[in-house]
Amino acid sequence: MLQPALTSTASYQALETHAIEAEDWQLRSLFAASDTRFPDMTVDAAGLFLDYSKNRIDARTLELLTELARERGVDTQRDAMFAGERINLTEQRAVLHTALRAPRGTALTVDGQDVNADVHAVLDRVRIFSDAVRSGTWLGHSGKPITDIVNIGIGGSDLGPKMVCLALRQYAHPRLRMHFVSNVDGHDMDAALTKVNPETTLFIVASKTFTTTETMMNAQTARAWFLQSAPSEALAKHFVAVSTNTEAIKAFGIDPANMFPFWDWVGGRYSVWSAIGLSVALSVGFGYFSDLLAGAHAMDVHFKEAPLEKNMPVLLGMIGFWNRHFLGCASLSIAPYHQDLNRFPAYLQQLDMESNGKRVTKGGQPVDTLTCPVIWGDCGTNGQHAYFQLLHQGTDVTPIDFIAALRPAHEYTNQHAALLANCFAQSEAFMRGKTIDEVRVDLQAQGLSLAEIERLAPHKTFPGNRPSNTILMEYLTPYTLGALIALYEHKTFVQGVIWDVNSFDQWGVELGKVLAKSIEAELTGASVPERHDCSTNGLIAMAKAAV
Ligand code: G6Q
Repeated sequence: MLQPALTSTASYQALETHAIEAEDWQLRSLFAASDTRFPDMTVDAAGLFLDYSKNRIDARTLELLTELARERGVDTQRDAMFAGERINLTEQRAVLHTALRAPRGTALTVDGQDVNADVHAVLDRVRIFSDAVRSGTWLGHSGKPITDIVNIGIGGSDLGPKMVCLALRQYAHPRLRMHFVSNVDGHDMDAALTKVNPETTLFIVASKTFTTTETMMNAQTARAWFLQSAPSEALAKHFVAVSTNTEAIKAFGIDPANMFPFWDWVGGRYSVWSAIGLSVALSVGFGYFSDLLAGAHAMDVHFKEAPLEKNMPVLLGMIGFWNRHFLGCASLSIAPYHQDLNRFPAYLQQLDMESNGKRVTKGGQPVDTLTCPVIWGDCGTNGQHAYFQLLHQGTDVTPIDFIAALRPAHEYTNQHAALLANCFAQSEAFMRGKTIDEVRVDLQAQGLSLAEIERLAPHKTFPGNRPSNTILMEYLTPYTLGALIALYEHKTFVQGVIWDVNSFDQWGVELGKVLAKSIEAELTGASVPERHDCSTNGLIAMAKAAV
């Protein structure tokens, strides 16, 4: 259904008027005006707790944002996604990552195909295979158990499994070391191969299309390296594939019996729940992999059933939209105060920016507002000693999502208290800031002269009034991690619906996949490049001269 331009809708215009009133709001004053802001602006779901009170919003803002979400059809489009309608319009595909984590027996038929039965048939194979490798009954060609697993994939076939394996390292099998090779840069593969023994290594070639240059080159390199010390019959014990492309797998020389399939209705960046998560199941075991799916499913149920006003992904999406449009925030910083989530910002970067980094609507018209902000970040407290300076005192206002677990999975409780103290202190500091008068009082107390106080005070003043969300969980477990990822998936969906962009295609990535091919031919072939600009020609000539 064609949507009217966002700025022409009644609910957007009401928000615009409201935003003018809200322009001078100070978070300090909003907190001073209400003792119930915390209970009023927090919500629980699927083992996660979201505090969104430190945003420059009030009850009316949320009411208007909810009207906008309703007018744009967040609820109806959500239902269409869950039902398997082809909401990815440019590729004519259903979008069913939610079906990958639906319990066995959930009814869902697409084009006459029982999706739930297909999903669970593959999950059963993932369980059997991962159990065999973990228990040591799956042996390498010389009779030794597997000790190293190398996942070869890129983008959606790398970021999710890698992030989850790192996040769940506490649950990992003690014998299995996980390696992830994604870059076409041979240094990436080289670094992995120097650490592993071909007799005890399992390679997973993870590629939805099985045509992605980086993955194909890396897979060929790994295969050639392996065959230097093993006969070709040994490949079946050491190479498995995860893909939708059976023919290409056969052509590569992988036995289809060693192929774990998935489907075109799973987008790359939404695929960690599918057989693309094979490395996760191998590392943490199928039981914990199932818990990851269960946590995501719990968030799906919440997203489907909770009223928009109390719906965690909807709130996160709407507030992000408010910050982007009415506060002009060009980026969102993700700050996990949990070292095991150190790849989570990079994962979200792809999820959000590849999904909503779009400039035309589903109907092909230019969007009439700003879309996805830049997503970036790093773990706390590390970020505090690096770029937080800009977040506190720079000229841009950058909202921050703080993410933390209340309880650690280690025994150093004093360190955990310090970690949480930093997390909460930062969100308080971003909210309150420090006025010049407060700075003067501090400096006076330190006994500084009036002249010295006036010289230093502007430098030590913090504007504050900078928005943040805080997401807490009891522990970081497979279940809460699953819920956390699904939370951001659905947040991304909500924003895509409000902007009316197709969050499920990625033509920018597709372009990248073909662009390099012609220059690669020029670099490796004899022809002199002439059809580029003089800069590109010059660079190509330098690379050729260096060969
Ligand atoms: C994700 C994107 C992209 C994709 C990679 C790998 O949504 O489509 O990141 O996952 O380009 O693609 P293959 O899995 O097909 O190799």
